[in-house]
Amino acid sequence: MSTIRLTMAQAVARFLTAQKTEIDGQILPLFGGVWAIFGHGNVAGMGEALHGVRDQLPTYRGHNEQGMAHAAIAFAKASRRRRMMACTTSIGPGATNMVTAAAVAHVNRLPVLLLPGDVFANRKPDPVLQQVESFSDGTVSANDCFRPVSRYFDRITRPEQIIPALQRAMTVLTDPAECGPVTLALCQDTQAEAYDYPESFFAEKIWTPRRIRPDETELAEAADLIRKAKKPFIVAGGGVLYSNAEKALADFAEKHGLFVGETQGGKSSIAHDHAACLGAVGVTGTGAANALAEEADVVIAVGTRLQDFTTGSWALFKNPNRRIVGLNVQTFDATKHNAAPLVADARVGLEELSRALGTWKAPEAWTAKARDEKARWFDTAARYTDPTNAELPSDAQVIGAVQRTSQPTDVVVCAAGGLPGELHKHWKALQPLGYHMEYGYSCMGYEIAGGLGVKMADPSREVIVMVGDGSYLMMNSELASSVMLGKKLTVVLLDNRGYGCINRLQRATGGESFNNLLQHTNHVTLPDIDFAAHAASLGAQAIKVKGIGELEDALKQARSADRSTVIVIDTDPLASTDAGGHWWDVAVPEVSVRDQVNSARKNYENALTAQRVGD
Ligand SMILES: Cc1ncc(C[n+]2csc(CCOP(=O)(O)OP(=O)(O)O)c2C)c(N)n1
Ligand SMILES: [Mg+2]
Repeated sequence: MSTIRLTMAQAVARFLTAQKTEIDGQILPLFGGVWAIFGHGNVAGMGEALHGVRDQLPTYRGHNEQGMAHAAIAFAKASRRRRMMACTTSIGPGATNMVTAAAVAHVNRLPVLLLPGDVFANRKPDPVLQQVESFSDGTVSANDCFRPVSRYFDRITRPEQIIPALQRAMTVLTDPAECGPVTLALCQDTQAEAYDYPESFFAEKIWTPRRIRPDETELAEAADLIRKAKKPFIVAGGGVLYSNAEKALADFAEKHGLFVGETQGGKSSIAHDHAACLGAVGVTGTGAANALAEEADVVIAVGTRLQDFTTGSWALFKNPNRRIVGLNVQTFDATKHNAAPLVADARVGLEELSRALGTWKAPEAWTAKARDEKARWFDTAARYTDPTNAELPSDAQVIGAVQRTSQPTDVVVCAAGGLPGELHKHWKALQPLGYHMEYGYSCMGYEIAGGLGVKMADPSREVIVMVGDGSYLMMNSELASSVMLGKKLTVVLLDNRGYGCINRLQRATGGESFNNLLQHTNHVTLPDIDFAAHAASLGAQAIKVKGIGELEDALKQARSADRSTVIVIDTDPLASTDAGGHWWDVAVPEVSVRDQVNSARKNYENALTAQRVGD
């Protein structure tokens, strides 16, 4: 066996360059790059190793570890999980800064390779700078925080351990069912330690996604359920996009006379203008999709985790006899709520299900209802997004302006605040991946960093980041990275002077406006933040606009710019789209001195009666 003597860090770098993927017949590096913020614990080991491979595997310097990991995660999501990135940090705060991002990847089932530095395996200099000392467990370090938010966690204390660890890491990162973040905590002395690695470990490997075919019995049972359905309805999740199953979904819907509601993760899996598309489903759903969901007797759930925003906290699907067919690569999801599981890749599963259903079609009365509901919803929705002269437009009116000036190839990126609900209802996604919403963790601060990752995944598409003032303040530093890297973003910043959506939720649950909008906070001076000046200081083009007309002009200018642009607009914190949507379970206090809370509690208890547990 021929070997090559490398440090553990050099072995990691070399191994990553050998991993490939095939997309549309083209062989590409599986890892699009490595995000790095160096410090104690990675600069000497990983830093030296990454420098050595910089021509095959570019290193990108982030400004915040959470932000750079968000960019990596967004890159993987925008690449349909077919490409990914790694992230390396120092030990201590650099590492724990990345824990929230690990949770984002974990919830959203997205691959990212996290390589935090770790304390000395030999423990000789302990306690080192930034070492968290446990009084009771000598094996614990700050990196143990990654365990619950990693699909696979390992700590490398010997150079040869990296061989099975990286092989296992690749299995997890590329497996459609297991997919999620992998954390390999790299002890800093081990990074620098040399070992005679077998050459074969660095052989080029092309990863192609595994397409799991359905089990025959499950397929027959699922087809049987659907054939008997009078009111079938499809819920499409992110799994449709990860499986490249958009065509299979559209063909399935057309052939069998079915209609589709989309989750946040699944939006753009069927074109907005496709006859079978009813738009968003769930708490932030369209009136049309929700009308069908409420009556449906068989819900065909494709590639969805069925989170509470999709199921209306399990109160949306009201038909007493309804069953769910769970078409999912992951058994965990396929069997939720007593679903008839169809464990399979979305594309293959839909194709085989279609074959099993033969010429079966949904009853005409049901499809006619779907068409009526759809027409009614789009009339209603237009009223919310039409142009306005209002001094303080609503989020929906801003969305209308962005939509009117956009192209079908554009990607809109968002994560938290009031915008996700409004975008889910109103955004008209015409092409796959044109809607990039991180709504598994809905992590404030994902937006700009995520937008950067989306742009890196496909520089040919214009990326429009929509972000609230709260999220912008929480994390904006990767805006500077976007300028530095020449990865242009258009950021639309909606300044409603506070946490608008949480203020609305607080009011809806009987609370007083408190600690959300800046005006309702403890303060000596009410902040008047000049976001345009802030963005300009980071190197972006920045402009503050008044009203929808100026916004549309600025958006057109931003399109032709070659640098990131931030457009700031003041918006109304109280307005939101009251049409469509569904109840969401937010626990209201059982006793309170406030009459408003007591009355909200009564409504809450009433709503809970529609919630179905388990069935
Ligand atoms: C990291 C993080 N902290 C807290 C929350 C809870 N949260 C969700 S939305 C929101 C307010 C967002 O404010 P902003 O970005 O201004 O959007 P707006 O609600 O005003 O539309 C908060 C605090 C979260 N989702 N993520
Ligand atoms: Mg706000």
